[in-house]
This record gives sequence, structure tokens and C-alpha cells, in this order.
Amino acid sequence: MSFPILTPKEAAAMIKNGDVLGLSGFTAAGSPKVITEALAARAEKEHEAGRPFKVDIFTGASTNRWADGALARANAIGRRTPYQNTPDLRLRINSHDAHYFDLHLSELAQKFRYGFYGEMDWAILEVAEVFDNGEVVLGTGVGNVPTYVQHAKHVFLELNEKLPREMYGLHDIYMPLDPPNRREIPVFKPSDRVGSPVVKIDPAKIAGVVYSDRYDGIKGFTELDDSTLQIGANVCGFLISEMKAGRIPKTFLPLQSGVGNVANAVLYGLAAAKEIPRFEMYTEVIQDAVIELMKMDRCKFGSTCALTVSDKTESEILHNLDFFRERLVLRPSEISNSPEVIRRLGVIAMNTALEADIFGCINSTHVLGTRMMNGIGGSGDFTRNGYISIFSCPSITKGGKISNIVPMCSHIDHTEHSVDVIITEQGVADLRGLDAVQRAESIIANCAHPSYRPLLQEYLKLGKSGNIPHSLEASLAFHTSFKATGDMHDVDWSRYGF
Ligand code: 0RQ
Repeated sequence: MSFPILTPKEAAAMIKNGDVLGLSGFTAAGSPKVITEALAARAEKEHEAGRPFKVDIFTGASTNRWADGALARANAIGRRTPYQNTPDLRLRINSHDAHYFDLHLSELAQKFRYGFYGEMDWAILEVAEVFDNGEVVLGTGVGNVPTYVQHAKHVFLELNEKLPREMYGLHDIYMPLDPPNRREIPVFKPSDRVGSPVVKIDPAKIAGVVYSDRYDGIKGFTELDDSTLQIGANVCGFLISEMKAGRIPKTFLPLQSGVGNVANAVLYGLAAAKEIPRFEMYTEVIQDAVIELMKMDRCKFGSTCALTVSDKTESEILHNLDFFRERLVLRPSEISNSPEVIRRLGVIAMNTALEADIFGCINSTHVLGTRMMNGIGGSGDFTRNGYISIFSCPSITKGGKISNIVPMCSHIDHTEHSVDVIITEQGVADLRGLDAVQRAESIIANCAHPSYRPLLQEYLKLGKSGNIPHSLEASLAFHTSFKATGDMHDVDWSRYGF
């Protein structure tokens, strides 16, 4: 290999305080592992010596414990976008030690190219293979790599020895032109390949190659409980009834599924739903459940940005690439999450809410309206442009002390204009074609937990007029009651003149 071989420490030593870094990958899948870890150790030393040291981090989505985790613990992250999910970084964001701006994942690459966020010093990429002409085969996640390598002044490569060279052919790297020259993205079905299996990097930019030898470090999911299984069954029941009613074609439509336990349960529900034909996915993350569905031949093909699978499943995929290469394609986020392609293919969007309000708005990001959980991720890209947009969540959380169905969301990521259906373990509220009060009646009757239904029905009577009959005084009473007593059941409408 004609590029310098460096240790992680040597690479980290070349990065300066204030530099802007673009990392490969999307979720923990395909994110760098060893240079960022060494950079965090260096930041700690700099801080001990009384010197400032922070870097800005641009990624595809969340990363891993060796990037966001280690750098956040070292308080070494300045600006951060577009998504994250590690507990340490959450703390830094919520205390404003790290300056996080939450963004639709499809938008970051183009906004970076438009020059909205300044320049980039380093792109750090995990790769499976590097060629002397600067072409690389990426790992299990793509994210915004094509844009970052084009704009970064220098590039580090982490050549991960866990990733076999046979990954060649799994990726489809395509970057659209920018306005006014943009044309259609020529993806007409999930399996269409329209770009290159490699990312092309100017060899003069490659500052060094660092070896690593780690899987992505993703934990398996927690055991599915009865409530989560019931949500999965309700989503599948809804999809079957839509197909029977002729509103989803008999050949079915591509599915997108969000992250987390609920999303995983929905996917396992599809394994049991034999009325649903073999289907394809056009999505941003593929979790363990989809790999199981592929092995059962229920899922025919998956287009994704990342293989966000447990280490066990990652090893299985990497040892059976002949099987999976025919069934998977990994794309950059601006293609996996492209509003144009999502709308063209008729993708059915299935995402998870932290809370939904009775008029159909969704909070996906802010716990009790203030504390950032993970971020909007790709949920908006898919929800706003999906053929049908579904949100699911349990009806209650924290042993029933929190109702996930509230009078008014304490923060809104998705408005009623984008949300077609809300599903909990209680049932399905189909909001299509309903006015605000009809939506509220349906959500309370079908989705709210029985112990909260009377309180929500009373709230609906409290708001006296208007298209959306909120009571501005009482709209956040569920949340203020939880803050005061630790239980949303303790809300007292008499305080608001009811
Ligand atoms: O807390 O961790 O203390 O137990 O929130 O809740 O039920 O385990 O849900 O893992 O499915 O994640 C919305 C966060 C759901 C995720 C969210 C507490 C609850 C628990 C997690 P604990 P669950 P999930 C694709 C698309 C936005 C991004 C997105 C997400 C913890 O799905 O980040 O969709 N979505 N991207 O107890 C207070 C409430 C709560 C609450 C739940 N109302 N109030 N706490 N919790 N509801 C992928 C990408 O974009 C990359």
C-alpha cells in the first residue's frame, strides 16, 4: 500500500483543537473506532494541561461508544450534527457543553455542499479495502462519506480487519448534482444500482491508514414484552387490512422502519403475518429482525444506509456475503432517505414516537419537552414523504406514570399534516380524512391507555372553541403534573376551571 501506516495515536496527534471532522458510517454501523478513541485520550491530556481541545463532528447519524461516547466523556465535542444516541453525549447536549443541531438526515450532505456549515478539515472513514488509486470499499454504514471526502482537506482511513474484501459490491455510491443542475435520482425500485461500488478519494488527500479490528459493538435487543409484541401485531393487522381493502397493492410496497425496540417488534410481527407477501425494504437502518426475515425469505431485498445489527449478526453477514450481497444494497444517506425516491417508490413509513397528542402531532425527540433523547433522525424524511406514515409507541411508560398519549405534545417533530396512523398496544387510530376533533376522539378511544381515557376526554371538553380546541392554560397539564408528583394521573382539571 502506498499510503503511510499510522498508529491511532499518531493520527490523533495530527488533529488540532477546533478542527472539523466528518465521520463515516450511520449509527454505530461503519463509524470509525480507533482514531476517535485516541483523540478522546489526547483531549483528556490537553484538558489536564489546562489547554482547550474540542472538535466539531459531522456524521451520517449516531456513532458508537468509541467516537461520540469517548469524545463526549472527554468533553471534546464542540458542534455536533445530525443525530446521536449515546448517554454521555446526551448529557453534554442537554447541558450545552456540546452544541448540537438536530437535522433531517437526508439534508446534511447537500447543506454541507451548499456551504452552510463552513469547511471540513478531516474525513475519518472506516473501510474494508483500500486501493492505491485512492478508491475504498466502505464498511457496514455509508452516511455522508461521498460529500465528506470531497470537501475534507485530509482523509484518514481505518482499515478494519474484521471487514472482508468480499464486501466489494455491497455499496452503491451515488451523489446528485446540486441545484440548478440537479436531475432525478434514477432509483425506480429498491434494488436498482445507480452508482459505484467504491468511494473515489483523491490519493493526495489520504494522510494515513490506521488498522483496527472490531465489530460495530451493537448490543442485541431486549426481550420483547407483551405490549411491544401487541404493537407489532397491530401494525401488521393494519397493513393487512389496507391490502385487503385495495389501498396497498397486492404485490405490496417497500417498507421503512425506524430504530429501537418498538421498530424491531414491528419487524418481527411481519414474520408471523403470512397474509403479507414477500416484501422489500427501502429504509435507512436494517436491524437484526430484517436479517432474520431475509433468511426466512420473507424479506426479498433491503436498500439501506446501514447494517445496524448486533455483533453476532454482523459476523454472520460478513461470513455469508454471497447470500447477502444479492439481497442488500448500502447507499449514502441522501439517497437512502431521499424524499424524491421515497415518494416515487411509495414507501410505507413506520416510526416510533416518544409521545403523540390527541390531535395527531408527534414528539420523537424531547423528553418532557426539554431533554434531547436521540434526534429526529430520518423519521421526518420518511414520514413527510411516505405512502402511508405510521407512528407507534406504547400507550403508557414508566409503569403507567407517563401517558404516551397527551393533550398537547411538549415538543413537536411531526405535525398532524404528516401523520396518517397512530398505533399503540391498545389499537389503531386511522387519522386519514378526519378533522381535529374526530382525530382526538379516535386517538383517545383506540390508542390511549384506559386509565387515561377519562382525563383526555375531559380535556377535549375543556377547550371550548376553534379548529383545534386546545385549552392553552391546560394543554401541558399532563407534563406539569408529572413534574410535580411523578404521575400524569394526578392532573386536576378543576385548577383550570373545569
Ligand atoms: O427509557 O431507556 O430509561 O427505559 O424513552 O423508549 O420504548 O424503549 O423506545 O427504543 O423504541 O425508542 C422515539 C427514542 C423510541 C426512537 C425513540 C422512555 C422509555 C425509555 C426509550 P429507558 P422505548 P425505543 C430511523 C428513524 C427518533 C429517530 C427516528 C427515536 C426510552 O425511536 O430516537 O425515528 N426516534 N429515526 O421509558 C418520557 C415519554 C417517553 C419516555 C418513552 N413520553 N416520556 N420518557 N420514554 N416515552 C433511524 C435513524 O434515524 C438513524
